[in-house]
Amino acid sequence: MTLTLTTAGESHGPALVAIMTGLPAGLVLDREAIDRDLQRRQQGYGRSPRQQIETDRVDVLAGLRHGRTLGTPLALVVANRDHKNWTWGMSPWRPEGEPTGKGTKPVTVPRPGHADLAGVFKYGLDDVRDALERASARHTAVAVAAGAVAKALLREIGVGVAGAVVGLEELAGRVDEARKDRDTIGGVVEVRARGVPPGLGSYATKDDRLDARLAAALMGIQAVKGVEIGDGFALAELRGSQAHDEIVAGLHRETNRAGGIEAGVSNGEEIVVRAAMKPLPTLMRPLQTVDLATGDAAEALVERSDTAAVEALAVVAEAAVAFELARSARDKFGGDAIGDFVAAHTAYLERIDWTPR
Ligand code: EPS
Repeated sequence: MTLTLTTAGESHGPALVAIMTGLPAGLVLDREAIDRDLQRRQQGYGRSPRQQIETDRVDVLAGLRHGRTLGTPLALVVANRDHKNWTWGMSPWRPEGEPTGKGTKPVTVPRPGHADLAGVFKYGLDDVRDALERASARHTAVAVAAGAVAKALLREIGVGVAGAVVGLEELAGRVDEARKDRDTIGGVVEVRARGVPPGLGSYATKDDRLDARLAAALMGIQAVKGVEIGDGFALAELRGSQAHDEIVAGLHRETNRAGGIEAGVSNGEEIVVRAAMKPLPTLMRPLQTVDLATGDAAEALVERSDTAAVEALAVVAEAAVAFELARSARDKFGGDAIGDFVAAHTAYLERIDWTPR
């Protein structure tokens, strides 16, 4: 029994959608808790004016009845309120009438650092918009909704997940300076998960390794260029005698340099992962590029954009980690009904005689 997540949706299209399969029946979902995470994602210093247009709310089209999962595919929708300004430009069907609103003229000046040029090559596009719409981090809204569902499942077995910006105190100053220079900034976020029992993930195959799943999930988020588990890159500088977490009575550790994962398997300590975000590639002071229509040097597309989205990344990364932990927990504990899942977790903790600290 595994959990899957498929998403679809363009930034200025009608909506973002997600389908989750593999949830047990009987899991209680709280719409307000999901919407709270959607709102957390929209906040943060340095976001684009787009956030004043969007007020993200989740809708459920399938898989839920009276707030309880049915054990069937769960279909989540987050509408793009901005679509009303793009109804011609982003019409899924061939639009009727004269072009009106936004997105009517083809974009031919790819931004360095965005999906624009790669998309044009790869998919044979004439309009850069066909690449940037899906590559946009707007997509993360529905991923956060799915993460909120994963967190509800994890709560049933006492696991809590929280993301935060590293160095939040310096962020506002960095954003102000960058905005003044019409530039953008990146940053680092950290996600911690408490109550994860030893034994999630597996060293048996690379695809089952919890660290590989977490790294792939975090690298799958727009603008993420680096991922670290525990002390990560710093471990390379240490000797083995300094780098490992010695096992003490009670089968716990006094240190957690491994970030709660050894050999691709959770070891019962807090899971600690970090993700590094590059500065956003849409600059108000555009970078050099080439106009694909003329072949001449040009300035890159200037679209309304964020100066920083690091605080949003903390929420998005939290959702990604929650989804992967929930997936590995579904792999381990299975169960068609939520009670079966919880009972398998309880029986396992009894067998290994482990209590979370
Ligand atoms: C994004 C560009 C901006 C951001 C967007 C991500 O979109 P727009 O051009 O419509 O202002 O606001 O993020 C969101 C809309 C969101 O909800 O996070 C990009 O190019 O990745």
